[in-house]
This record gives sequence, C-alpha cells and structure tokens, in this order.
Amino acid sequence: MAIPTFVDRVTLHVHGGNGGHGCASVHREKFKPLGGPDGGNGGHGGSVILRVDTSVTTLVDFHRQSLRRADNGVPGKGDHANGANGEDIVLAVPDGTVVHDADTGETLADLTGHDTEVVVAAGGRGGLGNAALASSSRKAPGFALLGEEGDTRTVTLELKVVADVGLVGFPSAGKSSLVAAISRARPKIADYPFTTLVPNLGVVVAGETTYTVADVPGLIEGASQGRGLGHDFLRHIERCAAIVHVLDCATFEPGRDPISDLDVIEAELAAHGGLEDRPRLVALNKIDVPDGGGLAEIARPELEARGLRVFEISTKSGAGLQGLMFAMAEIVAERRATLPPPPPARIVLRPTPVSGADEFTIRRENDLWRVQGAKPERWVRQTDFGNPEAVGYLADRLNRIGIEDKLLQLGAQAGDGVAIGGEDAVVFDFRPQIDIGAEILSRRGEDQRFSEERPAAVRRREKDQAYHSDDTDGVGFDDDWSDDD
Ligand SMILES: Nc1nc2c(ncn2[C@@H]2O[C@H](COP(=O)(O)OP(=O)(O)OP(=O)(O)O)[C@@H](O)[C@H]2O)c(=O)[nH]1
Ligand SMILES: [Mg+2]
Repeated sequence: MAIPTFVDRVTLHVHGGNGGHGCASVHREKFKPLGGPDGGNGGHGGSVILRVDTSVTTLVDFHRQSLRRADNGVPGKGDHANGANGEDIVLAVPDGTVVHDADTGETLADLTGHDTEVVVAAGGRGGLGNAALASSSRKAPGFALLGEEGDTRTVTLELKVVADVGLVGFPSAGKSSLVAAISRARPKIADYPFTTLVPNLGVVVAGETTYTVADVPGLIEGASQGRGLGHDFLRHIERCAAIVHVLDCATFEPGRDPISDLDVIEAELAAHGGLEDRPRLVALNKIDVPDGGGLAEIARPELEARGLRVFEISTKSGAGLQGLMFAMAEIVAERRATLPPPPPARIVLRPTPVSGADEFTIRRENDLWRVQGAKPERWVRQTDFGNPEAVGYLADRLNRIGIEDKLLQLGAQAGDGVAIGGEDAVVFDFRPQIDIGAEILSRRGEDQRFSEERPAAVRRREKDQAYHSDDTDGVGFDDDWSDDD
C-alpha cells in the first residue's frame, strides 16, 4: 500500500534579499560645478521570517513551495535618493515548529507561542551612499559602499504537534471518531485501516479546562521500527500531557482483544522511548455494539488491576464520553500547574553570528595570515575593489579596529598575504601604513612615517581618528543596522 508521506518535516531554502548598493554621485547645478556628494543609500534586503500562527496546523504549504526569497533592496540614487528596503517575507508556521540548519544540524529555534518569530535568512544591508560617507575630513568621497548579499540557508522545519492529549490505538479503533465526538474537528472516519494519515487536532472544552486532543494515526506492531504509519507519528505525542489508549471492543480480527492490543501499543511506545512517565487512560470503545459491551466488561478488571483508569465509551451513542473528557481535563490541568508560565509572546530570535566577542581573529595559515570576524568580513563585502578610494576607506576601517597593529605584533612582514574571510576570502598583500586612502596620503615630497612630530600631521591624525570613531555605518539607518561598537 502506497502511503503518502505525512508532511511534518520539510526542507526549506531561504534567501534574504540583497542590500542595494550605495550611490556615488556629485550634485550638479549650473554655475555650481562642485555641489557636494549627493549619492543616496541602498535599501536593505528583505528578510525571511518564520512566525508562529496558531491557526496554522501543518507544514503542508512548505512542501508545495520550498524556496522562499525576499526582495532585494533598491540601490541609492543621486540627489540624496535612498533606495527602498526590500519587503520581508513572513511565513506562518504552526505552534511547536522546530527549525534546524540543514547543513550543520544546529537547532536555530523552537517556535512556541503565537507570534513568536525567528529570522531564518537576514536581508543584506544596503550600502551607504557617498553623501552619508562624507565628513569634514572626507568632503567628497568618490565612492559608495556596496550592498551586502542576503543570507542563504537551508533549514528543516519539524513539527511536533503540541497536543495535550494523544490518542493511540490500532487502526480503526475509533480514534478519529473520538476526536470528532468530543471536539468540533471533523477528521475523516472510515472502516478501513489507516484512514488517518495526518494527526487531527481537536479542541476540547471540559468545564474550566480547554485542551487539544490529537489522534495519532493507527499504530501496529513494529510501528516503532517503521511499520505502518505509526513511527513518524510517535514524535507527535512526545509533548502530550496524557496518552489515551483507544481500544476496539468490536473487532473480529483473530488474535485481537483489548488487552493484547494494549500490550502491543505499549510495547511500541516503550520502543520509541521517552513516554514512560506520561499518565495513561484507557477508553474501551464501541460498547454500543452488543458484543462490544460484553467484551469491555471482561477486559475492565484486568486493566484496573494494572492501575489504569478505564472508561467504557461509544463514539456512536456518546456513552461515557463526558467522564473521559473530564478525566483528560484533570490530567491536563494538573500538568499545566507544574509547568513554568508560557514565555511572553513575540520573541524574536536571530541566529547568532559565528564570531564571538572579539572583533576579529588572526591565524597563521601556511603562507597566509587569515583574518576572520563579522565586521572585517562585512566591510570587505561592502567594498568596491575597482575603486581605489573605496579600498583606502576599507584599509582605514580595518586599521581602526587594530588589525594592522595585530599583524605587526604577530610578526607579519610587508608583502605577506593577508586573507580576510573564510572560504570566499579576499587576499591582500600586507603593506603596513597602507597609503592608498586619499586622506592619509602625504603631501608630495613628504613621507608620513617620518613626520610623526609635525603638529599639522598630528592634528590631521587626530581629526582622522575622531572621524573614524564616529559610527559612520549608522548614518541614516535605524540602530539595528549600525555597527555595534
Ligand atoms: N459501532 C461503533 N463504531 C465505531 C465507533 N467508533 C468508531 N467506529 C467505527 O470504526 C471505524 C473506524 O473509526 P475511525 O475513527 O476512523 O478509526 P481510527 O482509529 O481513526 O482509525 P485509523 O485512522 O485508521 O487509525 C469507523 O467505521 C467508525 O464508524 C463506536 O463507538 N461504535
Ligand atoms: Mg483515524
């Protein structure tokens, strides 16, 4: 029998939008040939965000469309026109969705509670335009920063249905019928086995307590090793407060009776593991059938002798349902009382960047010095290497956090290769006192390295330092995007 795979685990490819490039432009007006830089900033790329929506109960939509890409930011333009930000894509996921990085296996988020969200692929930052890069010491920058690429990631979403009560039992025992009888859910019900392919969640109100019940699709012997449908679905009851055995008192199959059915299912639960401590109830179903009532009477003493609370029910006639509903409510309420209060809604999680507290690390690697760190790597990505002024600006930024000093300290020699970044690193020749930045160029005939004591040079250096201690990345952007130094 071909069993359609239940979509409770999907792989999703997500792309944050790229940031728009900043614009390098000079204001032009008649009779005012040098009107100053007026290049606008690029917009930020949109992010892909997963957000819990409690009205969504399956991951089925992701199965149909497994690639999601947020919009790019629009490049900046002249006349101080900033590019628009790309729209975020917000994907609604069910409560209880666990998000893993498909490549590393790392858990990125365990999404519980309405509106809880995680940014799975952040959009790239937009690049600053030359207007935002201008300062008193850099009046007319002839370059702008590039927009950064958005994150690209493959994630797996896994749903463990957050039901308070899990109904387990053989195919056709009447689990779906029970969900239908005590809640407003209308699962498919039929007298052939494996009618239910996807657990159905029903909301039950019993007195003061409202809780959810899920029918776990038919379990059979060997389910925990993958036979039948059960194995995948046992995951769904890992978070249940209670397990209810639905036992069929009206089956004519040889070798089946309520007690041995219960033993088979218990053996499967034990093989799956981790469910031993969950309270159990037993529902002897189909007592409306003449022989059913009789069989239930016979099974009851043995079950009670095992310490189980037994309910004789009929989902057809409604007999015994009230008692069972209130017994389930009691267990759920007890368990809720012991749980910590639910976390406040709307937790926003961002996967943490790989680098730690240090801004950068330097390692000797064969004939290279490898520099890694979130900031220097980002600065490299923002640099237009076709523009010497932009490269000079990059050199300034790198020096400002002490990379050159550190390299010298570690014994780097002029001419050594310096790689900034990981796999897609950009490699430079190490030239201490990098001299391509326009504003640190000495006047003709002078060498800055020999003029340390000249007051003008000192003043200029101080001014330069003051400029660099400004957070130029923050210009025109909300705080979220600025460098956190
Ligand atoms: N007479 C009688 N029939 C019942 C009762 N409950 C369920 N049934 C019948 O038993 C059959 C199977 O019921 P389902 O609720 O689909 O069983 P299930 O446990 O969900 O089965 P799977 O989804 O295959 O695991 C259907 O034909 C139901 O009408 C009951 O209390 N009395
Ligand atoms: Mg069913």
